[in-house]
Amino acid sequence: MKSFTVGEFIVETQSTFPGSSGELSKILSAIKLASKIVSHHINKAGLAKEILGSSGAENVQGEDQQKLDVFANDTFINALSARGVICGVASEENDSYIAFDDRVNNDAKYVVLIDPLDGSSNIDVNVSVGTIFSVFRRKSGKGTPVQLEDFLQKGDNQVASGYLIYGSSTMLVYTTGNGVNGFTFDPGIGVFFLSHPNMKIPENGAIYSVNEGNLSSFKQPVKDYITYCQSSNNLEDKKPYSSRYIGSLVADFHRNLIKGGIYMYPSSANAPKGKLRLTYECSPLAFLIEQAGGRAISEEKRIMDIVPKSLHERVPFFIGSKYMIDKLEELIKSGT
Ligand code: P6P
Repeated sequence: MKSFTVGEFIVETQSTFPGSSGELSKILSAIKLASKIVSHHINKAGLAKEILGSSGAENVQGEDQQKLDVFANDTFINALSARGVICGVASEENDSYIAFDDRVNNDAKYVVLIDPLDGSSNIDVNVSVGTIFSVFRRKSGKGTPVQLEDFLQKGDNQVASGYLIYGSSTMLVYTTGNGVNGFTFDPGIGVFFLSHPNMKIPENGAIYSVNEGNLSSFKQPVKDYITYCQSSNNLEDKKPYSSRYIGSLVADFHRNLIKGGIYMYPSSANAPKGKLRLTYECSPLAFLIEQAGGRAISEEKRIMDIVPKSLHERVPFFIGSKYMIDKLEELIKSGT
């Protein structure tokens, strides 16, 4: 297969993105540029002590903001605002959405929601981290400033979503509703190459990812599912599943996408509504996983059906291989 750069791939597949006259390419190009800058800073973080550690501030979540969280947020927002193709951005790091309120951007058709650096507390210990993004067409009138309603759309309305994983290599994985493709960054020439065409998650898997430290306060169906994963009678080889939990959503998600598996962040005593945010973490990954043949639910609901009530709304989150989610859903519905 001709080795595509992501730029060539976008041009080749532009026609499959209905109604777009190149704006999506510009959005992905902005994300590509910002990710190269962020990747460079993450990879030198171990050497450049001044960009490690806490910024001393807290984000809207009350979470300790790392210096690289602030850097990544500024980098993605600057790159996205510069192309004149989106009218606003909502970010994990900002209390409210940011309106790019000028004539050019007010005429733009799209909005972007982003978690600029998920799992950033892992950077200091050299664990992979990621960026997650989601793209919608605006609902409010063209030529006017973006509105909150533009950002509070159900996941089914997404026109694109994806993630960057900054690990042993930096990868961009995204969908525009026609399958999922992965691109690996070659820092030597500064280009992302198509390395994982048409990604599909195995329909079943033998990996479960959850913070078992919270087990005692999980709802009974989740406890029963974890017991099911640990029993030896549910796979041909009669072995229990493997427990793999990195504590970095994008890293756990990426491994499970390739190998098969389930990631769970249930409601618990510490997180009564779950920890992960619907708009810029759960929905974009749900779009990707369904395009790759998997499933994503929030207890009885399909993630992509949920209409967000607020920008930073948290939901219980279960995502991964189809048959693994089916089994969990069976236990939830039977209310065991
Ligand atoms: P816990 C990182 O803070 C994050 O949002 C995800 O990347 C990760 O999967 C999860 O939280 C880890 O949370 O409570 O298990 O440490």
